[in-house]
Amino acid sequence: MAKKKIALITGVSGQDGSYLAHFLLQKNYKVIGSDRRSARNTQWRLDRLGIMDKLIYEELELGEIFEIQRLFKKYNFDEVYNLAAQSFVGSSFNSPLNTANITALGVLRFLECIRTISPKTKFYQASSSEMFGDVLEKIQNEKTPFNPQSPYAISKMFGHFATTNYRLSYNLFAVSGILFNHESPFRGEEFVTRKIIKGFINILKGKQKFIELGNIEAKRDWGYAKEYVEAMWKMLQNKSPKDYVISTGKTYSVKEFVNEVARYLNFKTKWIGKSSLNKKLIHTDTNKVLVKINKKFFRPAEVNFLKGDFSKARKELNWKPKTDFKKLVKIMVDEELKYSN
Ligand code: G4F
Repeated sequence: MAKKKIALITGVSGQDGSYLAHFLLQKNYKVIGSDRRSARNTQWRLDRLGIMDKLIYEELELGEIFEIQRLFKKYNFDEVYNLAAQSFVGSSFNSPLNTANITALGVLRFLECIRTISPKTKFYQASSSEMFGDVLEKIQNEKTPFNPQSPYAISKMFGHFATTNYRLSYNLFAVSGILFNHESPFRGEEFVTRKIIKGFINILKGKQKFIELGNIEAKRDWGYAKEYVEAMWKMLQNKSPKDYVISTGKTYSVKEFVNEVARYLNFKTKWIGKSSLNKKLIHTDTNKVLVKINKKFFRPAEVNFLKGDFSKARKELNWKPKTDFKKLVKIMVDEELKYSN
């Protein structure tokens, strides 16, 4: 019988980590999942997938290189998926140093451990479309220059280039997936898609009066996270180490996301107000406000538009997205309805 491959997933209890753990377990991997100590209460996703007792759980602070070294000495990893990060763009403006320490330097700590302890281990770095920032090309691919707009995106760029540099300098199998926004019922509630869905369902149940949002004109290329983790795995099975954009090639505004959720939940609505701060979504049956704008949710610098070209991944990895925007909203709303009390 072939030896089981051993994979480490950092940030295992997050959206991508839990889907990836599930995916690798189905592929018969031995999965070591790690999280920072304070992430203890976030294991609900692993529970919902029924895999908490199928993986080996390790606490790991990415700020401490000796903790990473300890894991490399304990396990012989075939693959490492570095998904852990301070991943909320908004918070990175309030905690830029912590963001840089974990999201940027955390990657370097891993690369150093691989270089010095386990150079055969393949390394996947979760890069982000946020690095394109104030976009310099209309559709972004692997060659589009980065133009980051937040401490988060700057940190992701550091991780991205550190990964490339170690690949070139030390011949490591180290790659970055430049993933565009990817959502699911497992999205954290601070991200706009889940916030909108949860908000509408709370309104339906009489638990919330209205939803407050920031820049609803921002456009994102939104895919389904469950499909994106397969692309991560495919990148590490590739013949040679290369970076790929993973996206849908379609873009929708936050406002369009709101409209689709409202439509799917049978709210009859209309937008009123002209200026960006005065816009309101009104329930046309009751005249009640469903969505209003609050300055507090605007960011000091914004990424207004993202649209990814995944043709390299389609051609070389045989990967393509299967879930469109409407279906994604449906999946998220249905599961939120199922689990909300
Ligand atoms: O859902 P978001 O917070 O995601 P964002 O900033 O695009 O980042 C996500 O995707 C990246 C990939 O491109 C990841 F790297 C990153 O880790 C994360 O997963 O915000 C989406 C858009 C933004 O333009 C934001 O300004 O929605 C806008 N927005 C408007 N009102 C809001 C809100 N975002 C949040 N979180 N909350 C609001 O009330």
